[in-house]
Amino acid sequence: MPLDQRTTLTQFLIEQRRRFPSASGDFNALILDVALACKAIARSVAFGALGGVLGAQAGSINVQGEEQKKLDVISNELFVRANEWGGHLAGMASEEMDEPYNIPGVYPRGKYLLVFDPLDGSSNIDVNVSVGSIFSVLRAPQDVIDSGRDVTAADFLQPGCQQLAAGYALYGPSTMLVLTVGTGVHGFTLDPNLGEFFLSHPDIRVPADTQEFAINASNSRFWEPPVKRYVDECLAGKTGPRGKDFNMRWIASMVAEAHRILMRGGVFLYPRDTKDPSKPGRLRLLYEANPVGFIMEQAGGRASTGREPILQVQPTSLHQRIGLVFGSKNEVERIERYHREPAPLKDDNPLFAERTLFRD
Ligand code: AFP
Repeated sequence: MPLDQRTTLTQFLIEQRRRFPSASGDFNALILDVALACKAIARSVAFGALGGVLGAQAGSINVQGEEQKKLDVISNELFVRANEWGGHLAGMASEEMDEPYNIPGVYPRGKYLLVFDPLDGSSNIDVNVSVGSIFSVLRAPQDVIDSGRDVTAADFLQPGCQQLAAGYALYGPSTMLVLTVGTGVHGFTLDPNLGEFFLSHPDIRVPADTQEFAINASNSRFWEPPVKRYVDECLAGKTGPRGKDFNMRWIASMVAEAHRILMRGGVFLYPRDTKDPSKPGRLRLLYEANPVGFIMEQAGGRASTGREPILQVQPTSLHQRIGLVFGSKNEVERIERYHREPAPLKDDNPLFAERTLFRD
């Protein structure tokens, strides 16, 4: 597309802001700072082995008890540095930081909170598979704005329905920024020559139906009955109760799965399971489930714990984990229905008999 017909991210944000004549511009400036961090991360990721950035960060374990990769640490640093100085933020929280990050005294403090996973899917970095960054913007509590006090974890414990913006950057064959500010979902592709994000996918909609699902089937023996039922029915294909064949995908990089689902539909499940009773799910509520949930709902899809909409969950801790199901609306609603309904009697359903496909 010729340059003069393209819309930059900056133009897009300015046009959105015109609908709110009293807006200060802080919000737009914040999103542009986030986009700058994503461009810098894209650059680091792109150099791969040549940049000396692959592999683990020696001796570094994050709050999740997971080994940090060098690029996890670099990406976190890039997010913090790009966003701390602008005067838009009251504080930040990240997967890679145990405690909330307070804006240093040398910089002004603002009215927003930024929550992020700087490099999701980082176990894929060393094998050159797509990874991404996820972020969520919340309004700081009024007393934080008024007093300029340090933020605490409690200030971030807001349900996902209170997010003002959410998005992700996908570092794949091309770099994309996918964003919602509550007016649908819009995708921007990075022009690597100009270093600029251009609107390439306006008003993305998730198809309501799908024949593709994504789940880590190695956990099948830990799944709860509604999830087993759903997956068994998909696997039974044309000969089962769904009467159609399904395809399966698993990238182990949620941003990449979310993007595929936004582009062509599908359903993603990382449900609550019985693998480790201390972890009610694998994914983190505040910086993985909530932003992706907001994006899915804004694109006409759905996001849920299986039991309730993800955006209604009241968080109880900064790094809380949760079961997550998202994607094509009709499939997510079906999974929610399976959670509500009593499990079908084994005798009634051949899929749950001795020869069930996924069985303990
Ligand atoms: P990492 O960022 O630690 O690689 O975790 C990625 C992730 O949170 C999410 O992006 C994947 O969907 C999920 O974990 C993969 O988990 P499994 O390794 O259990 O499949």
